[in-house]
Amino acid sequence: MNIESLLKEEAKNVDSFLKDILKQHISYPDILYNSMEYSLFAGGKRLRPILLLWTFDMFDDDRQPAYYYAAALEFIHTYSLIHDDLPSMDNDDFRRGKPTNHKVFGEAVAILTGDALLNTAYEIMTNAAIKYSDQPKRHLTAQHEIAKASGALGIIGGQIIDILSENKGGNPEILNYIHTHKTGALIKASVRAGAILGNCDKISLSVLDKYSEYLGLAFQIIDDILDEVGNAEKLGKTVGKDVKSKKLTYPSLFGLQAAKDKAAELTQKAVEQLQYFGDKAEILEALTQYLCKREF
Ligand code: GRG
Repeated sequence: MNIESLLKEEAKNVDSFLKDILKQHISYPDILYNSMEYSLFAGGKRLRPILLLWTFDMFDDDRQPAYYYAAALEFIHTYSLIHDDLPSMDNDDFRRGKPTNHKVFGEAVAILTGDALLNTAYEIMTNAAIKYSDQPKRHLTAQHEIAKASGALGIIGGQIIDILSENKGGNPEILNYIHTHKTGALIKASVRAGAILGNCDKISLSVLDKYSEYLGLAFQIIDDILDEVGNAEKLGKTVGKDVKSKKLTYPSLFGLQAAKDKAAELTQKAVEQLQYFGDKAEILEALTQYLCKREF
């Protein structure tokens, strides 16, 4: 299986759905449309939408409803990146290889673009629930998962503790809170929402919970490692910022080699969970292995 080309192909599908849905939801003011489009199509990997779609595929073969949620996840993820890059947060000049949103459109428009992306995500998901009104429970439950992960108990809580921990050292419990909330929550919600929309059974969902928790933590530890030793050009963002701003990261607390070992161990555990699904999870397994070796 060539996972790299499968990912590229799937990202193209997601992009085409994102393009249509953006046009359906906003046409004016021009600057807002341009700013939303700029950040949405700045070259993200589409990991969260792909996780949702590939999880959904294990349980159902009519993808149409799932695409709405895949798009909503990318809208939410993109909003979080725009806000995270703001001068009052991480103050970054580059993201996905391009100047950050506020560098191009100014701070006020960047904040409002994030707000618009977030709210449009809910518009997209509720619209899907109206369209597929024969499955209200699946849709409401998937929306609840995504709302929870995007809120105070998810990425926002994680972001706040992350900011407050700068320059203060910390301990493994705080680090774990940051990683599982700032990054892990939306990754877990992507997998859960895909499974729920596909009407998966309870046991499968609990196996997928464990899978996505291991995956989310491995993904963020690799992100921490890449921030220290990654290639800025490949990553499309400034490297070395975590060390400079004394961020609490896995390498800062345990060292680089321990961080690499931990990422490999978590990836292995994630893959072990997928064995429950046999061949059906082949593509998720390949994705999980691929992410552990990523240099981007
Ligand atoms: C609500 C402002 C606000 C922030 C929430 C998600 C978040 C916290 C901040 C974004 C910055 C960040 C480093 C998050 C950690 C998750 C992460 C590794 C994001 C990058 O995800 P990728 O690699 O990015 O999937 P692409 O560009 O491929 O979409």
